[in-house]
Amino acid sequence: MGAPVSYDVVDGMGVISIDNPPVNALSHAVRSGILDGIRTAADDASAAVVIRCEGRTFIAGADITEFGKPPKDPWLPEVVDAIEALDKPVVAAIHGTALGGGFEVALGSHYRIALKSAKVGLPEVKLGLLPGAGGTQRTPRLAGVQAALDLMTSGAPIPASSAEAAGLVDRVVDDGLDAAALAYARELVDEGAACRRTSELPPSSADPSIFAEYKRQLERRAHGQLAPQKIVDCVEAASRLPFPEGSIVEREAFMACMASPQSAGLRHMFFAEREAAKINGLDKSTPLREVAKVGVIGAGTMGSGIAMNFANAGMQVYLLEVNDDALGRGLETIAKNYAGGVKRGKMSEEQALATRERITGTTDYADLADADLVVEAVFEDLGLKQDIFERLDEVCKPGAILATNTSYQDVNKIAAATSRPADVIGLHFFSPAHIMKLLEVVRGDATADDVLATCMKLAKAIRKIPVVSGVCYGFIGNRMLQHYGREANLCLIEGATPETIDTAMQQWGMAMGPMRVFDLAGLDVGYKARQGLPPEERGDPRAFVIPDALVEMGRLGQKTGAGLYTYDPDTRDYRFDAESLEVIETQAKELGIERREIDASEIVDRLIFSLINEGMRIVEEGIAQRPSDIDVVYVYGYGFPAWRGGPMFYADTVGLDEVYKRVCEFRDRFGEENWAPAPLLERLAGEGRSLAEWASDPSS
Ligand code: T1G
Repeated sequence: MGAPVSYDVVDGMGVISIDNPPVNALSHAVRSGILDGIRTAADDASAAVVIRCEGRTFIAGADITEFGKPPKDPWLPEVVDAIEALDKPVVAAIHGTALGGGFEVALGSHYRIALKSAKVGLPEVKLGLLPGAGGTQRTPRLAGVQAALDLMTSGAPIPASSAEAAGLVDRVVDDGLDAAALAYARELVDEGAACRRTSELPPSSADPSIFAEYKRQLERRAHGQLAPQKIVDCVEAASRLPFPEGSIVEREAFMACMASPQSAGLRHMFFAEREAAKINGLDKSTPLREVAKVGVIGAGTMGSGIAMNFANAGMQVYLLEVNDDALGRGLETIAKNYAGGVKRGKMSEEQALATRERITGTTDYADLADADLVVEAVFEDLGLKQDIFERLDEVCKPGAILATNTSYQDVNKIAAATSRPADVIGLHFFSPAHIMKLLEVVRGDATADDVLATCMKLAKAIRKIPVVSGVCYGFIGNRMLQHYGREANLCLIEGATPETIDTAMQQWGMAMGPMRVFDLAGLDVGYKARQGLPPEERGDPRAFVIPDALVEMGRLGQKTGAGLYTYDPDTRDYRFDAESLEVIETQAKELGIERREIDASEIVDRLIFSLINEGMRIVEEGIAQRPSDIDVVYVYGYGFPAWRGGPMFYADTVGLDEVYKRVCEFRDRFGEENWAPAPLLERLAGEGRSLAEWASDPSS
C-alpha cells in the first residue's frame, strides 16, 4: 500500500491528497504526510495549497485506534499550526464529513470550501474528549462563543450551508469540488488574498456569565460527564486569552479527558457499536435478499412504530390488523407521531405526508402475499403468534422473511409453526419503536445465514443498531433485566423507597431509575406475565408482591396516574405517596421482613452486579457473540450510561476479582438462588484475567 498522503503541483497549486480508507483518519502516517506536504509547499513555487481527500469523506478525525497507545510525533496541533503558518493561502476542500481533528485541519487552513452535501462537526465529546488541535480556540473566533459551545457540547455535525452561515466555511458548491477548490485558490492568489490565520483573530468576547449558566444546563443534560464541562472551560479561555495561552488550557483539558475512565468507556462504545454489526463465522459475501415491501402485523404501539421505521427508509409498508377499528387507531398513532415530528422540525409537512403514504392499512392477509419481509407485532401470546406464522406460511411468497417482534417468547417454537423455519427470525424492537436505536436480531436454530445477514443490513437502513442474540427467555436485554428488576424490588421491600432507589441509580448515571421505568412500562405487564406462570415458576415472591398489590389496587403505573409513584396528569411530575408506602410496609410485614436502611452503594452494586453476573452467563452460553454486544444492548436499549462503557466493560473497569468478591458477599447474605456466581466470572477472577482478554480468545 502506497503512502496515504501525496503531494502534487496542479496548475501552479500545491495539492495535498489524503487517501487513508475508510474515513481518512489522521493516523501517524497521515499526520506526517500532511506535514511533509506543507514543508514541500513552503519551499516550492506553488502559489497556494489545496488540502483534499480521496474516497467517501474528508478527514473524519484523529485515528481513534491510536488512542491509549504511546503518542508519535508529529502531534496534530503541530500539524495544524504548520498549515496555518504557511506563507501562501491554504484551502481545505471538504466533502462527506469533516469531523474532529479533520475539521481542525480545515480550521487551521486559511480558507474552506465545501460540497453542499458535506457536513462538519466536532464530535469529540461523544468520545469523552474535546477538540485537542486548536478547535476550542479557533471555532469561537470564527463562529462566536454560543455557536462554538453548541457545536462542541452536542457533538452533532452541521450541514455545509449552516457552517457557511456560521462563518466556519467560506464557500459551498453543488459539485465538482476539486476543480472548484483549485479555482478558488487561483482566485485568492489573483486577488492577492491574505493568509487568514484564525489564531491571530482576537479572543471572541462574550458575557462571562454565560459560561456558568451553560455549565449548569450541561450538568442537567449530561449529568456527571467531564468532557462537556471542560469544553466550556476551553471556550471561556478562548473568549479572553490570546491563542497561545488558550491553547495551553485546551491541551491540559484534553489530556485530563483522555486519561478519564469516561473517555475509555465512550471509546469502547464507539468500536463496540461497529463490532456488533459483524457476525462471527458468517461469510462476508453471503448474498442478501431484496427487501422493498414490508408487512407489519398488529397496529398497536409497537406495530405502528415498527411500520414507521420501514416507511422512513423509503419502503412500502402494509400494516395489518384484525378489524378496521384497531387499524384506524394504529394509523392515527402514526399520523400523530409524524405530526409531532413536523412540530419538532424533524421533517417538513410534505415529507411527513409522503412517508405516511408509504403505509397502507389492511385487514386482508392476501395483501402480504408478495411482501419481502413480514414483522409480527401482536401481544405476547405464544399460541397466537404460532397461529399467525402458520397463516403467513400459507400466504407469503417463497423467500419472504418472517420475523417476530416478541420480547421473550421462544423463536424456535414460533418457527416450528411453519414449513420454512430457515426464513424465520426475531426482530426485537424497543419501545417507542420509531425512536429507540436498539434492535435485537434473534437468530433461531434454523435461521438461514442470508436471512440473518439481510436483517443486519436492513437494521442499518432503518437507522437501528443491530445486536445478534441467540434464543433464550428474554434474549440478552430482558433476560438480564429480570435480575436487575428483582434486586430493585428486593431493595424496595427490604427498606428502600422508590425515590432512594431511583436517585441512587440516576446519580450513578442510569438515564432513568428502575421504579420509574416500571411505572412507565406498566406494572400490569409483569403482573400478567406472572399470572401466566404456575406459582412455583414466578420466582422470589418478595420481588413481586408489591407491584402485584399495586396492580390489584388499580395502580398500574403512569398510564393510570399512579403506580409506585403518583403522577400529575398535566405536568407528569411524580411523587412518592403515603398509599404506596403503606403497600410496601404491609407486604414487608406479611412476609416477615424487618425493613432497614439501605445505602446508595449497596443499591447500585446489587442492581449492576446482578446484571453483570447474568451477562457473564449469556456470553459463556454464546447467546451474545461477545461481551461488548451486551454493552451495546444496555446503552442503546436500557439507558445504561455510555460513559461507563456498558455493564461488561464496567465489570473490567471495577476488576473481575472485585466483582466476584462482591457477588460472593451477596450470595452469602441473600442466597445461592439469586447470587450464584457465574462460572465464567469465577474462572476469570480466579485466573486474574479481564473479560476483554477472554473475549479476544474465548477458547482460552
Ligand atoms: N478513527 C479510526 N477508525 C475510524 C474512525 C476514526 N476516527 N472513524 C471511523 N472509523 C472506522 C470504523 O471503526 C469502521 O471500521 C469504519 O471506519 C467505518 O466507520 C484531536 C481527538 C465518519 C461518520 O469521532 O462518526 O479527532 O468497523 O462504520 O457509518 O480533536 O465513522 O469497518 O472496521 O462508522 O459511514 C473525532 C468518528 C475523533 C468521528 C462514518 N471523530 N467516526 O460513519 O462508517 S477524535 C469522530 C464517525 C479527534 C481531535 C480529536 C463515523 C463516520 P470497521 P462507520 P459510517
